[in-house]
Amino acid sequence: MVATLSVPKVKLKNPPLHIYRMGDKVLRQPAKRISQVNDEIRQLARDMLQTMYSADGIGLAAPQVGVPKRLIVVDIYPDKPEVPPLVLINPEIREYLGETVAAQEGCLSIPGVFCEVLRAQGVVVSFKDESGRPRTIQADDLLARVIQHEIDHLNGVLFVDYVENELLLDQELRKHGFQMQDVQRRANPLAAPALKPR
Ligand code: GNR
Ligand code: NI
Repeated sequence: MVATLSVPKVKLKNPPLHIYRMGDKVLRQPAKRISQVNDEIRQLARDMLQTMYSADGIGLAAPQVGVPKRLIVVDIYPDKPEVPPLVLINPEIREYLGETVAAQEGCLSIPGVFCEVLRAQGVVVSFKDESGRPRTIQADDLLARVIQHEIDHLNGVLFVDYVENELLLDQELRKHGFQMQDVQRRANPLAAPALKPR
């Protein structure tokens, strides 16, 4: 018998965890794999869910709360109490599916900043769930996008790193109190057709 992970989908005045912002080095450290799914990990996942709901997010990666471990939580239906959130431990993308799609993204670690990012329409992702069971799911559209965004966090990658228009990005960052020097500009592997992972 394993404790299941349910937390109310409500906004707390005092969420349990602090969300670090771009400029903090914890967001740039590669996160470590979790060797055992135990009560400590389940409690972290619970705290992350409460923190995510409190911040009006639909995903959160452990490095964002200062914990360099490969754990993400996702809930694209924060207003549907009957839909359980996803907890993904050591997630790995096995396949990229469909077209590459551009859409706006934001990040709780770069509040106020929104930019278009290319992502695969779908992904097949394997992971362990909160009870330690191996699972593989196919995700599409918004869910696929959030999972790709969260797995990037586990690798120290932020969505602004992919933005090609440096002048627009610089303007957008400054407006919200962030600095270009904290961006690690890099090519989006989905942007180059010859390099598309398939
Ligand atoms: O809440 C979030 N919304 C969002 C919208 C589009 C693409 C990705 C995201 S994830 C983000 C929360 C967050 O920063 N997770 O790391
Ligand atoms: Ni983010």
